Amino acid sequence: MTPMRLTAVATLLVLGVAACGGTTRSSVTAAPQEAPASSAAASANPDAPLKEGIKLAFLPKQINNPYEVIVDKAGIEAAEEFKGEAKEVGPSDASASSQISYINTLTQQGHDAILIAANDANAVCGPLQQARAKGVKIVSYDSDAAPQCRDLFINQASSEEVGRSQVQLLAEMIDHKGEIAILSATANATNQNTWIEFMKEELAKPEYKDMKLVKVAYGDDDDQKSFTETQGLLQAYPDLKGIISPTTVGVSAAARYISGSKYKGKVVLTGLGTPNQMRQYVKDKTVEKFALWNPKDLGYLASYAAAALVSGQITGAEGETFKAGKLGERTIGENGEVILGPPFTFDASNIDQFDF
Ligand code: RAM
Repeated sequence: MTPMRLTAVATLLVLGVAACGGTTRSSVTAAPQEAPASSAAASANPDAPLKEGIKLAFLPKQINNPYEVIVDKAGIEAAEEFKGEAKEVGPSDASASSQISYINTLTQQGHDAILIAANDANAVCGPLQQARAKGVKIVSYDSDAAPQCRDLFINQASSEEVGRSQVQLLAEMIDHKGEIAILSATANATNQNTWIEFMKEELAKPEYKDMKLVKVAYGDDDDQKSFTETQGLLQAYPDLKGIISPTTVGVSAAARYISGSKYKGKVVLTGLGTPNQMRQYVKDKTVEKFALWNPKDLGYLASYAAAALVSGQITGAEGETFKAGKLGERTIGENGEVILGPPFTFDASNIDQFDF
């Protein structure tokens, strides 16, 4: 490993483990439902050992999203460290109701915990409550379910920091001027919607008075739809100066479209992407900078959090702490949220030092 690579990896690791405050937005709401009596009555025993043989199931937004695959694979590997069993199952599309039948099946199969990147905060709520009533612990990760339907939310980064920093990143590259658009995932996605709210708040500040958000388009975390939506945005808004795509599927599809079009070098694209998917577009100068966190650490942290819940070390209440293996001790924040760390910016100077 070269010194450069070591430095970058060390930086990401430090960033990955740094504790940091965050906010969950009220976009994650649902009709109030009673929490199962079992979780209300439980009390935490921080000294309880992690149980062996815990059965975990990861339910991603969609099974064919490379980002979700990285997260879940790392979570499954983490379970081996504490002698648990973990698997990944999930739908092939990220639509609101696509996860419901999987939740029901996993509940019947007697898993100790279901870890879910929710496609819709509310659509999954009823089935998750039924699972909890049977003693299954629910950990949302990446994209939250309505808070009353899960025990914990493992957030990859502070939602506020992600949203605001995406606008800051684009603003720097377009000199704070011009029309901009957002290419999001699905219209229901809790994580993207929360980030977009914070993007809008950031854009309301005086320093962005010459930037105008003209459209939020949805590529549904479908590669082809995201590609076509990018094309549509650029045709509909000929003066567009920049696009933010806060989804790994969206930003890579948008980069692919722009790299082969007349808009290359004219329209600035940034967003949240994986270095492996974005490398060629940074090299060919379609994209200068984009951000993400370490998806492997997200899966790892979620797995340990689920094990801590199942073992009774934590109940999901604010202020409780648990040990997340190599990521060290973590504290549960407001609304049952645990934050992995701040986002990291990738560019031509560091992208080759990452492989995910
Ligand atoms: C996509 C998904 C995921 C999001 C990343 C950034 O892979 O929408 O939920 O966190 O992008």
